[in-house]
Amino acid sequence: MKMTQTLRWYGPNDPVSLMDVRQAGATGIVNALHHIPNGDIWSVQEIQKRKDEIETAGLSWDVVESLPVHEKIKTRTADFQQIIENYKVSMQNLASCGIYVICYNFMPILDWTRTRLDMPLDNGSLALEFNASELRVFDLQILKREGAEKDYSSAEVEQAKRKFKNLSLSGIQRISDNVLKGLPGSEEVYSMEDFNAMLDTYKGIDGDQLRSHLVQFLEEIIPLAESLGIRMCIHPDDPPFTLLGLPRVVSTMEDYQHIFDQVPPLSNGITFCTGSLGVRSDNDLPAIFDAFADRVHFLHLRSTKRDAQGNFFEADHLSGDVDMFEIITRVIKEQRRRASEKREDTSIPMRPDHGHQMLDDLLKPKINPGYSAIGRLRGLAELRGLEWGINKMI
Ligand code: DNO
Repeated sequence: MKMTQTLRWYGPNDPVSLMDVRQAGATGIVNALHHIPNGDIWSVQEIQKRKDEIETAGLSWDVVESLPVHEKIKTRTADFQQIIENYKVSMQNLASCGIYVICYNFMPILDWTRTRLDMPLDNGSLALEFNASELRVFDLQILKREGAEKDYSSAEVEQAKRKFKNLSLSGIQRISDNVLKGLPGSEEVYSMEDFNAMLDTYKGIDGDQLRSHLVQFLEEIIPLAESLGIRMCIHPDDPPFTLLGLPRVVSTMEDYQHIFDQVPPLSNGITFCTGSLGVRSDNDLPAIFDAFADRVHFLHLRSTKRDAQGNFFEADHLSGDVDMFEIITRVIKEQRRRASEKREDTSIPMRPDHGHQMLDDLLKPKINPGYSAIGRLRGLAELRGLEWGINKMI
């Protein structure tokens, strides 16, 4: 039993074509209807149209990433109840088109965050980077968030002032754009003004409050998922700690434990993202996998390399801080266990996450950072080989 190999595809405007995906050796597509505004219903017609396009190319739409959770649901404000109803209709419509795995996240305001998208590596390829001191500069000097100084030591505040003075205008622009304009797959783009207004909506929402909003959302959607045969899989916070004073509640083993204690059905599952979870040195990835193996419905396989200052960059898929051998060994065992139980979901969909920009992709006028073709093809090939070898061995 092998993992189902997929690649994320951003739809008809993606510079990576469906044929490129097939040539990389994947059989499945991870896709979302990005043109539908967050909170609106995904109609059967729109889902089916995309599904047909994918199938005509000889691939299958295996995972939705993401069916986005609107901010109003996270803050439980305004017409959030109606937006949850819409979410449920989209789930029903997806199931009626035969799509049963749905990835989403519950990160306030921002989806995944990096400060630099073209960090040069020794070999000339480019990687995504999160630089903690640049994020502090953004918070303290560019955004000038009210009360931000309280979140940092006085040495960090001083360092941010100095660093800001030395930054060029284009450096300031780069950091702001990367944080506010969203990276590929983020559903929202903010101006500085919008972002400040959004921050206000989280006044009074701390970690406990956000956690309770997540649980209330799950109490609404998981019974429906159970009845439709849908496997919901929450993506961990990326990076897995609070940013810009915003709470994050899907970062650690304890966070997951709470969510599953409150809403136990197996359709309440995980997108096991090794790169996101691996950014924290106190996250024991094999232990987290073991604790929740039966509810891992989707895998994002990539590795990050962190340092003691809180910075990290995206490493090669088989190097960095993630022990991919340990993870894939566990995935294989879990798949065999599911097979012995005659579960339908014995082959877990995986995608190689965030490749480096390399080779001809360095010359292309447009790539989606982290989602260029060749770096992910390299990642997929390495992961496939590792799985093949472990499967032979155990
Ligand atoms: C980044 C992605 C995230 C992910 C969402 C899931 O590369 O892993 O954007 O799709 O957080 O909802």
